[in-house]
Amino acid sequence: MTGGRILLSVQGFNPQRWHELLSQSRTVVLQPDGSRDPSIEYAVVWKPRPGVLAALPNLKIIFSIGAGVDHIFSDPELPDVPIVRVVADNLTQYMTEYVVWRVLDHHRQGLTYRSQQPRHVWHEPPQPAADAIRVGILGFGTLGRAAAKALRAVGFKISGWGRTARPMPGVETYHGRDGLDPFLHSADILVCLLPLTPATRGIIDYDLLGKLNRDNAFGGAFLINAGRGQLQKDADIVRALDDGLIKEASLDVFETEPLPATSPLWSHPKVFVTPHAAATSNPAHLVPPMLAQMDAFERGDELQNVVDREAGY
Ligand code: NDP
Ligand code: OXD
Repeated sequence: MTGGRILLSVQGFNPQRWHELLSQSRTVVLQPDGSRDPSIEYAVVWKPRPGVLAALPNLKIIFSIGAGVDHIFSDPELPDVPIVRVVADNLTQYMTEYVVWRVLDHHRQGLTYRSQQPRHVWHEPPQPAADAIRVGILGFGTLGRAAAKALRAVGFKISGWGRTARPMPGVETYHGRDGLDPFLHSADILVCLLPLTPATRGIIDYDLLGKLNRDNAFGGAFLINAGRGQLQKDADIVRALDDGLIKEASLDVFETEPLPATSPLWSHPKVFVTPHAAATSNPAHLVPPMLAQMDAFERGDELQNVVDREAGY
């Protein structure tokens, strides 16, 4: 096999399928065997052990196994080489499904009906139509914009908030700290698809949740977070639910993962928990574009989906 070798460095799941698929084209070294190997030019990583990348003398590109790259930036010895993140239709499709599922379940009061059924309660609560409800998407990038498109097709009003101005037809867009409060005040259902950076850490707190619109047909707001757990303060979400600032929450991500058995979120009647499963990274779809980028890079082509180091995502 020709071309630079790959270090595959993964924590938290079994990388066997990634190994098999990457190995069809290049020699793959599994962490920790690659330490200081000068033939390794690429690293494919999920939560790489700190220092493992800095030890590679000829590392040229780091490929993130996910769309998020906070798991790479948390390495204090991160070498200064380009980081390529996942931008892929397959992953976007998964996230769009998750967001539409959770928005519709809150909107059509799934938690209420699931609590009524065991008690044999035959009661239809008032049900607004989708066009009476505004979904605010915090983080209006690849995943946020795809979710917006699908939710608009269902009929919801949509707002999006990002770091920079990025308009989208039919959507109210806001950006920067000045745009945050007006964005929150009009949102009935808040969907978070932000990356975790120093600027966004802890952004979903009691104060932010208190700014959502409660003057709607539900008499309350809803939170859906599929971005990163450290964007939120778990204890503030519980307090906001118990104080009536928000009615219900769907959480795919948590401050500590796996969610500790002692967390009150597990048994809270107004919380729907999934185990960081909103949009899985499927190697059958993600390995071919990674290998194609390695080939293209060796031909001298420009890399795609490179992370902005200064912005941190
Ligand atoms: P993008 O980089 O395409 O979009 C990020 C969005 O967040 C952009 O709109 C960006 O603004 C905005 N943003 C970043 N920093 C700030 C800030 N300080 N203030 C305001 N807005 C900000 O990322 P993706 O859409 O591809 O992915 C988003 C995140 O989703 C990932 O980083 C990851 O954490 C999470 N994720 C979770 C998964 C799961 O299974 N739970 C699966 C996949 C991803 P701008 O448009 O101006 O750049
Ligand atoms: C991702 C993730 O960032 O799965 O892609 O969390």
